[in-house]
Amino acid sequence: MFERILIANRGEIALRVIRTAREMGIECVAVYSDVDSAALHTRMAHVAVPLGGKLPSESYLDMDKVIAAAQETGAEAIHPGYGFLSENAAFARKVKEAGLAWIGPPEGAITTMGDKIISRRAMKEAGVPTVPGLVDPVDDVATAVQEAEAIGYPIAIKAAAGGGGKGIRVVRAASEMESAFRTASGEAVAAFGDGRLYLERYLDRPRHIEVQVMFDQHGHGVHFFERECSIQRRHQKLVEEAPSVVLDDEMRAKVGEIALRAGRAVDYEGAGTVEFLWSGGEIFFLEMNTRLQVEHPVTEMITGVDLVREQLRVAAGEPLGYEQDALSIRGHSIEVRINAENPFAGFLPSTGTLHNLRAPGGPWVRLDTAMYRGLEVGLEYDPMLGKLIVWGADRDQAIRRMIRAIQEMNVGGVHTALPAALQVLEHEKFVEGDFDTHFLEGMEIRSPEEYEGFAAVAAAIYRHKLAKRRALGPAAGSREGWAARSRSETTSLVQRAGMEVAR
Ligand code: MV4
Repeated sequence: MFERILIANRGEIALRVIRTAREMGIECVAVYSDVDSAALHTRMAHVAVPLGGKLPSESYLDMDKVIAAAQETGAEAIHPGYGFLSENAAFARKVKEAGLAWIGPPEGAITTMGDKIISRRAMKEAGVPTVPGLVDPVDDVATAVQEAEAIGYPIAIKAAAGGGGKGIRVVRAASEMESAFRTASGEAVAAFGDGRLYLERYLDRPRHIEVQVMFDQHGHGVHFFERECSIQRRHQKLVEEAPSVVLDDEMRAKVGEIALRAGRAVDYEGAGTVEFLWSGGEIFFLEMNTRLQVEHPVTEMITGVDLVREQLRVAAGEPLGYEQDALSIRGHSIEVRINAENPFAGFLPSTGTLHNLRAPGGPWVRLDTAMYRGLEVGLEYDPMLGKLIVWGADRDQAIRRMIRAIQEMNVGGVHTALPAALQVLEHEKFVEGDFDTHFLEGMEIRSPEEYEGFAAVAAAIYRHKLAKRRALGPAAGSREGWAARSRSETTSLVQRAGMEVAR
C-alpha cells in the first residue's frame, strides 16, 4: 500500500480522501491555491504545497505544478477527486509517465467514455442497451431529418463532446429540425471546439439511475447497486438516494450486470459510475463517469463499504478480494447537497462570510463538508459547500431523519439550497417515490412566509399518511419527532434551516 498520496483537489472531497487515507495509515499531501491557504484540506493534510494563483487554471488545473508537487513531497500516487483533472485522460497519462500511480481509470477508458458517440458505439457492441438512435455523427440537416423519421420523434440532438447536460436539444417535429440542428451545432463548436452531433429518441419523463462499479487491476469487478439522482435542476443534483424505489431485486441485478458489462468493455479499473435513463420499466445507457462521484456516500451507507478505501487498494494493485454475492443492501440512504445558492431567487449563487455553523448530529447522520466558521464563500469555486447524508432502516425513516437533520442545521451568512431540499423531502410525490428528472424544475419553491403555514399542515398530512401506510413504531405516534412539533416550533426550526439568513 502507498505510504503517501497527493490529493489534486480541494473542499469536501479532499477531506473525504484524507479521512480514509489517515485511517489506512497513509499520509496525504494537499495542494492549494492562494485563495485556499486557510482551507481545511490545507490544514488537515500532513503536508501542504502552495500552487500559487487564484484561478483554477493557475492551480488545481495546472498538471505540471500538481505533478511537481507530488514529486517534491515523495507522494507515490495522485487522487484527483471529482471535477478539476479527474476525467482528464492527458493528466492520467502524465501522472503515470512521471512514475506515479493514478488513483483512477486507465487513460483509454477516460477517452472512450468522454466521447459520447464512441462510447455509444462501444456500449452497443458490448450488448449494453442504449437509447434508440445513431452511433455515427450526422453532418447536415437533411440527413438529420431523414434519420429522425426512422428513429421517431421526439428526437434529442446531442453533442459527441457533450455530457453532463451540456449540448442537448429536443426536437418534437421535422419542422423544428433545421433551427435546432444549427443551434446545437453552433453551441457544440463554441463549447467544445467539436461540432459533431448525433441523434437519439428523446425520452420525455425519465428517471436518472446510476450504478456504482469498481474494478481491480486483475480484471475483476463488482457493482455496488444503484443511486437514484432524478432530483436535479439544470443538471445540478440536489437530492440523491440509494436504492431507487423503481427497481425490484431482479431488475437491480440486471442493471448491475449491465453496468459491469459496460466497464469490462473499456477495460475499466478503479471506481466508476454508469448512468442510465429509466423509462417505463426499461433502462438505457447514457454515459459513464470515470471518477468517484459527489453522491458516492449514499452507496457507502447502504453497503457498508468505504469506496475511497477500495479505490486506494485497487490503485495499489490489490485484488478486490470478494465476489458480487458478498455485497448486499441494508436500509436506505439519502444525500442532500449544501449549495451556496438562494432558492428563493432562482438558485442564484450566494456569497458571504460563514459567521455561524451548527452541524446536525445524532444517529446515522453524516456531514461531509469543508465548511468552517469564518470561511469566505466567493464565486471562485463550485457553490457546493458540503453534503448531508443520512441512513435509515427504510426510506420513510431516512426521509424523516433527513428532515430532522436539515432542521437542526444552521448555515449563517450565506443562503443555501437546504430549504428547497427540505421542501422536496416533505413533498407528497417525493414521499410516494413518484418523480422524474423534471420534478424539481416543476416544483414551486415556497417563500419562508408561505412555508410557515404550509410546514405545519404538511407535517400533519405526512404523519397521517405514514401511519396509514403501515404500522409504525413509536416514531409515528404523536409525541415524537418533527411531525409532532407545535407550529411555532416547526417554524423556528425552519428558520434555522436557512429559510432566513441569520445575522
Ligand atoms: C436524454 C434525455 C432524454 N432522452 N437523452 C441530460 C444530461 C445528458 N448527459 C443527457 N441528458 C438527457 N439525455 C434522451 N435520449 C434526458 C436527459 C436529461 C437528463 C438526464 C439525466 C438527469 C437529468 C436530466 C435532465 C434533463 C434532461
